[in-house]
Amino acid sequence: MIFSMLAMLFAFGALIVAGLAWSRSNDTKDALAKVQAGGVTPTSTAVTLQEYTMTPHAAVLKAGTVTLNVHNVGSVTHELVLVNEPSIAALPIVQTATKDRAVGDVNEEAIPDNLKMGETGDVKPGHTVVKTFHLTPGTYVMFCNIDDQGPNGTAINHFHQGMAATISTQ
Ligand SMILES: [Cu+2]
Repeated sequence: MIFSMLAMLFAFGALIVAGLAWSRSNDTKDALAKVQAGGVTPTSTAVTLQEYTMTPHAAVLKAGTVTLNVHNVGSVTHELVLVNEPSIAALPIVQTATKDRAVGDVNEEAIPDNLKMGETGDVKPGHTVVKTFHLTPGTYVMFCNIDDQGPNGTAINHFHQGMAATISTQ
């Protein structure tokens, strides 16, 4: 008698667990359908870095806390610097080389601190850095400002090679 009651309890428990899992998976499906229908602006996106491109998988994100999952699929170290500028063309560019900056680099020192949203730091080949930013509605430029030494001693600036992209928040 006790055994059969226990068996019934277990069966009932299993039913509840299955029901909860079903309802959770339906919630996930609903959220996914909304994103696919364009009803929900994502709060995070993957960004792929390689030589020499920077590709955010979503171009428009929801303002507020924004998470970038930054994957370096290339074979050299990259970074992602995020600034509040209206376009890539609006970035200040180094005209005269210094000990830290080559001609053609983004002149980060010329960007006001309140427009600097943050950066990943070095992202090594094959690595992923997850970075959270607090963004008001607007347009943001991401770029990689790393310099590598070219074969003849000249700097190869990743930004100058094309490693920049824009995202916007709303
Ligand atoms: Cu780079």
